[in-house]
Amino acid sequence: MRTDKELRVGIKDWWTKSKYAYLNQPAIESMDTPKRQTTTYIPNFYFGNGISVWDWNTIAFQPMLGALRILWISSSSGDSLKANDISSIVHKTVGRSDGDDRRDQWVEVISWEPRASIYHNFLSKEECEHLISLSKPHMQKSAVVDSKTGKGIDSRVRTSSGIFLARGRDKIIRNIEKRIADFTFIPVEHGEGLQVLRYEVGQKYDPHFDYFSDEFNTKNGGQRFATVLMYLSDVEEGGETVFPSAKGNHSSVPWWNELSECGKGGLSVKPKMGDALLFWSMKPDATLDPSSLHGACPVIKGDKWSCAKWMRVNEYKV
Ligand SMILES: O=C(O)CCC(=O)C(=O)O
Repeated sequence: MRTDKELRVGIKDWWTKSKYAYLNQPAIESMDTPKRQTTTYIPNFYFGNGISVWDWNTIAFQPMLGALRILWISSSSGDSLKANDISSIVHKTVGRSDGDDRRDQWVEVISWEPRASIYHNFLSKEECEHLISLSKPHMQKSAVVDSKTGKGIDSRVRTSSGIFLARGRDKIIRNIEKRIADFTFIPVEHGEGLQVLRYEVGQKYDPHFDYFSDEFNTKNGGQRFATVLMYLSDVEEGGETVFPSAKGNHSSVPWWNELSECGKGGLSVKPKMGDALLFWSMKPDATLDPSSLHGACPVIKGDKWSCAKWMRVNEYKV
């Protein structure tokens, strides 16, 4: 087990080297390489197998630097896009050959502060329906963590209902958990059980952090450092996941005009059945990332079902 200091030194060293490697990366031929070349590289994520060797360097940077597909973007200006410029959002369809019934999938980087991306059509309709039907009979009023005692308490800041589904509970859940591990490069054993959430009209979760500020909740598995939030339903109006402290021009997202007033209070993601939002609560230097503040806007019309997977820095024992 490495000490905290060793981890930080290792990560910083790795970051310096990999930034250099990244900037000097030769062009990788894409399927439709445009004729005009520019100096702009946009990383896309790699859809690969899970990892067997676990290391902090891997946690923090594999999703960025394991970027096995570099999109070679055509641009007339040739200007480099800034890291936190959300106008750099790109879509790229990536084919899968594992025979499942999900539609086109692609990963869209939506923010660098916090680091966040959407994996479109991550879950199939059948998987969403399975999670809802398993959970529906057992939903309970959601709680929040009391930072003094570490215990779950009822609160007006979180008015949804929810239920935890044990890790590895059935084959469908095991498949989803394996897919999350592949997407995030975080082993299945570092994940808490899935938490299925339901928000009816007017229900919400005010902005909060997923990381803990008490010592009780970090005893098993350490700090939460990444979250995958999956949307199990569309929502007619409202219900966005909003990042009020995200850096960048929030109104440049293509879906800006479809957002509720609450959704316009930050960088927002509109729930769409099957999509998965990944964001990181810790920065590459292993410190907590306050820009990961996020909340669920009140549902205005419809019913919102979502499902959260929180991941810890160490193995989370169940
Ligand atoms: O459902 C959402 O959009 C957000 C949920 C959330 O922030 C949480 O459960 O921590």
